Amino acid sequence: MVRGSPWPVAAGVLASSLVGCAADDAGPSAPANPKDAGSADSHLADAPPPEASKPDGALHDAPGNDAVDAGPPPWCVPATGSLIEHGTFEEGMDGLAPVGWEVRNPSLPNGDCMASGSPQEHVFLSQGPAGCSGHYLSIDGRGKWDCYAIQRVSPYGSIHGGSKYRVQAALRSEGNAPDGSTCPECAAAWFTIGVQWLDANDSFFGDVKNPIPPDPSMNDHGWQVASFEVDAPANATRILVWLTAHFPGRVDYDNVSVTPL
Ligand SMILES: [Ca+2]
Repeated sequence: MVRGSPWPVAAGVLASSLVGCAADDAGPSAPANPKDAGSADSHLADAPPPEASKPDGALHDAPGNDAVDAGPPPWCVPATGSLIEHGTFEEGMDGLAPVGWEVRNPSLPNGDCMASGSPQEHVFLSQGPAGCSGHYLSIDGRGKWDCYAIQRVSPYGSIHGGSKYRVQAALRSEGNAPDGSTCPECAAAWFTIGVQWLDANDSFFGDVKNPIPPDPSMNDHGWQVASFEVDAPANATRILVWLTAHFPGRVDYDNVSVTPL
């Protein structure tokens, strides 16, 4: 699907319609249920196998996560060479989003999202993460589906079609592993990071989400570095990264990056 930005472009950041969410929020060709997208065969791994044996697209601890004998925890350390700027959330808020990021659907923070809290209760910066200096970003669904996602786009010409990229972030998740028998919709709560592509005309296409853990109980976890690999389509020239506590709980983020492989 190809479509342009429905609202003005500002500061090198492009917007798109909400994708992969509830029917009342989704774009016209977006998958209505995130279970329709992503890789079901991937997982969060506490003890990752050697890098070469990992399946392409697996959500796993990032390289360097074993180096815990000295220095800060691995989730404190930003990736080098990221194509996505402002991923460390050390510049404060700029209105309804952290500096350098934008709200994915501007109609939500002061619209439907108000049913479960103010914008400042849904997206905010906090001190940490554990063991780190600085700040991290929190997105709290507060029981409201797809409330208040944010996004950022890489610079022009930063993506090369056919190349591989690693999407990585320090993550903590809570309240996203509910009992499926009482909340069937909560099966979507695994979704925290998504990417789309832009072509040379700045039209958006594609929909890649972080891999689904093998069990919903794995949706909740303490701070860890998680990553997955994506293959740029032939006509991709930029990448969009979006962050969301999809439903119903809270996800904390830091050091969001996209790096060439
Ligand atoms: Ca930070």
